[in-house]
Amino acid sequence: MKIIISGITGQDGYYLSRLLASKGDQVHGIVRRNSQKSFGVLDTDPELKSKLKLHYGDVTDKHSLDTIFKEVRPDRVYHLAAQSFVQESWSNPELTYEINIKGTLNMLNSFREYSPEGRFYFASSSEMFGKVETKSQDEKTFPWPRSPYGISKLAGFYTGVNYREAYGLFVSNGILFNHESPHRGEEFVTRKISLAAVKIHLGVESELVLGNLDSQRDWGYSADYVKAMELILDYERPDDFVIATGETHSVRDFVQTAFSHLGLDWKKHVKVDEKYKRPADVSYLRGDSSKARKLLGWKPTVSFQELVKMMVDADLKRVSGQKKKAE
Ligand code: GDR
Repeated sequence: MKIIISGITGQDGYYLSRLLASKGDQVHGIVRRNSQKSFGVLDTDPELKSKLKLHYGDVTDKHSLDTIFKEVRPDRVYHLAAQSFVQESWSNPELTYEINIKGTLNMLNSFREYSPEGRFYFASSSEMFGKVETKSQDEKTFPWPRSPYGISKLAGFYTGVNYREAYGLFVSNGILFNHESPHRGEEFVTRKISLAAVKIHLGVESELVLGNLDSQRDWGYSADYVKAMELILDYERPDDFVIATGETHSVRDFVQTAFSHLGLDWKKHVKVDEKYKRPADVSYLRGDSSKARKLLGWKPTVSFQELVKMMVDADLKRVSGQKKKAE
């Protein structure tokens, strides 16, 4: 199959392209040109990178997308590209809307023009639930986004639903709850914690400054979640699916688990600063992925404890290696 992935240089793009390339699919990625010629997470795996066909383009530039779609005529499209950092969406709401809403519209229009028989996946998000009033959230939960990012993902979600209903296209949404890995960007709270815990353990740093420690999230493992993306497009009809573990933990739990894995007492090192708190935060999320489990046969394979340890161990290896090189 010929596949196009937008956002291929991020955490999910990496795991998804690895999964699809290993099955012999022809994987094309849309990459934003930058002067450093960096390819994000793909730079950590040159062997995988050599198997992919990377095209320079930008989701906000419809012309660049048309050129790529016309050349590839994909069977499947995974639209993962986004301004994905919720905190940043407060500082740059317009840019967030431009990339996440207009970018999604552009991708859908190129798909409709050049591959109307294909299948399209949109990376929707649990952030669209926002101010939740139920113990767990599923596909029927009323959305109440609490940030420009959440609003943009809700708009992308309904643009996908609308294209499916209006034009009969195979467009599906994965409503993914938080998903992490050793390749998670360093600005997200889980990776910020695993990296800081390791640096404190190695004596490179002495403290970690965070925002809201009470915030609760349903954290899963990215490699499990990209498998769900594939299953969503394999399914007999286009539909929307919540992907989550069903377990929720606070930021404090994450900190405690990461620090104790290294034999550290987190209370001696962690400080709270208002600057990391959001004007309106999503305080609690817990996904109910019964539909995906039943219809797709999907389930997570990595527990919360295993995920935290995996991230800390990977950072320990990475930072110890860098430290040795510098000595
Ligand atoms: P989130 O992820 O906003 O849920 O979106 P993030 O890791 O940024 O925040 C999770 C929670 O931790 C609290 N928090 C902090 N967050 C950050 N980044 N830095 C801090 O210092 C800090 N201290 C406390 C936050 O307030 C928040 O409540 C992620 C992204 O990947 C989205 O793109 C995706 O759609 C959703 O997950 C599902």
